[in-house]
Amino acid sequence: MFARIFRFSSPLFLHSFRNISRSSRSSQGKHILLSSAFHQPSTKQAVFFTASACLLVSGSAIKMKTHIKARCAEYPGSSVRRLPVPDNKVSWDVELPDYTPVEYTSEVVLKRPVWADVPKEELQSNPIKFNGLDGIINRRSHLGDYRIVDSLPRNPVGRTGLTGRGLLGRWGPNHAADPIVTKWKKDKNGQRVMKNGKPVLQFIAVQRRDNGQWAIPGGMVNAGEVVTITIRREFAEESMNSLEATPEEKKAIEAAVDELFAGGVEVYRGYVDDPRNTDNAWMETVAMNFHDKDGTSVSKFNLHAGDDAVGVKWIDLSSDLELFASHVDFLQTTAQKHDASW
Ligand code: RP5
Repeated sequence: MFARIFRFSSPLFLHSFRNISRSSRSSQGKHILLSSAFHQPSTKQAVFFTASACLLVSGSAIKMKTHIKARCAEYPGSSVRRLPVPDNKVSWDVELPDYTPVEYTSEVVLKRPVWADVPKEELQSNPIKFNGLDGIINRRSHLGDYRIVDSLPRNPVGRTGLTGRGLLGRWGPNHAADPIVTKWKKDKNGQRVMKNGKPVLQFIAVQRRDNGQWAIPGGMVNAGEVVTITIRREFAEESMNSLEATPEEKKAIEAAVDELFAGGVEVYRGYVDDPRNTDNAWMETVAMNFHDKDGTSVSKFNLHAGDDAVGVKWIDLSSDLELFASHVDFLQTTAQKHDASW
């Protein structure tokens, strides 16, 4: 989702990114390319899910010893209710002989778009190579090998009260990337704003169209892509729709983004406590921090929400944050790395 936060309009700028995109789409076509391995229906296909227990837990960091949002009562975009799983029954190591989770895979996934795997019934005839590279699709988990039980991958964190894939296209891990773009918060005199003796860090957040929650502007990783390319691809994809930047602005923004993104630092790699997770399909991500240390890079440009976001703004990093999925965790790590206020 990172690309959707800046709006460009320069024909030159658009042209250069169109060329990038054209080279990528030569064999598959844009929509196939963008959807092929990863694009979930949540934003691109406008599956709107309403605010519910799935949305926000407390602002404090959620440790990935367990998952909370992945056990939300009502599955996003549906009226399907998960079987409640108490905290002490999440682990697969705990016996739960009468565990009868609800099975749900959304209609959009069952229609077998290019980004989705075959349905359960076809897994025998079209076997998937789990825990490895399956053609160009990365089926490996950042957490190591996951178990296959009755031909289906098992969520490595534990029970969710729901089997099937829900809104997720892939059986097993569904890989995403999250760009955390930060800057120091400054007062009107250009001095860093302090809180509890530490400087305050801000990050670019987007408000998701699908559920209205604020989030890191992440996106799904394409088959065969490395994470940094995913982030740039998202950027290019969104900027193609822009109609506002002048050629001068375009050049400046392009250079700033190139420079900033070259210096990314990984802050998290692993499972995401995403409300779309199921017992058989789950989100994983690599979150990278791009820090605009003196505010002279992307920070100087105006932000405009694009197609997949209905809002965009700089938000202070703080333990009070309430964000989509487990994004607060990644930001806490980011704050620690910068010795910033939290
Ligand atoms: C989260 O879902 C990831 O951390 C990432 O931010 C996001 C990717 O899904 P979409 O934004 O494409 O729906 O689990």
